[in-house]
Amino acid sequence: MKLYSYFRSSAAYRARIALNLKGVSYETVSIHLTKDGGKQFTPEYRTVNPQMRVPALELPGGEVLTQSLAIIDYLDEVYPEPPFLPSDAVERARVRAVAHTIANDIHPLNNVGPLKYIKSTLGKDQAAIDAWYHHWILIGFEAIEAWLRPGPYAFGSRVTLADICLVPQVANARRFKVPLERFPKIVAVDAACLALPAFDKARPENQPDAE
Ligand SMILES: N[C@@H](CCC(=O)N[C@@H](CS)C(=O)NCC(=O)O)C(=O)O
Repeated sequence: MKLYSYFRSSAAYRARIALNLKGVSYETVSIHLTKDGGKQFTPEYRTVNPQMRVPALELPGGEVLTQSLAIIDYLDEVYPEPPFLPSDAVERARVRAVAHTIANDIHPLNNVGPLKYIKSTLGKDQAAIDAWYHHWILIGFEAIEAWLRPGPYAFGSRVTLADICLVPQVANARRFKVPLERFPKIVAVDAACLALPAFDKARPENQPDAE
């Protein structure tokens, strides 16, 4: 398999963790999201993913999957062990709620496109951009902190989709210096996950395209 990825992309980080947890080997194809205006906009990459975003996962048969949560669901369906969701339907909904809070509510507001728009089109300075970035993470993390169960992982003793989404979002928070003191459970879950080789190998700094 080929994973179109960028070391700093938290959506690609989710896919990398999922691939590692399932023990699926893959080759990384780096798509630099800022160099020369963004390599995601090249005609070559547009044929891979018309949405011009990472991640995209190319299967051995040539099919291309996009959207990190769809990629993770695919991996969970095709490689059932270890499962990313609990067996109980209510628990599954709770795990998904954490994942969706990150992937649908926090991340889109802090993505490359909106940040560029705030800077270039609205003419805001870096302080305003940082305040925006912090705001959406803090609001989302308040809820997630309340939803987390006793650890070591987000929903107990097994890693779930919630952890796969949470660790990359914490990495983004740290990169932008969001204060995390108010979120001891999130910080503990992050540390527990990063102690696992599947998470550690997926870290931005451990990618072949890391700068
Ligand atoms: N909802 C998508 C988000 C993908 C996404 O927006 N990826 C970012 C990097 S984290 C990207 O490629 N941004 C490029 C751009 O906005 O131009 C997913 O979960 O895969």
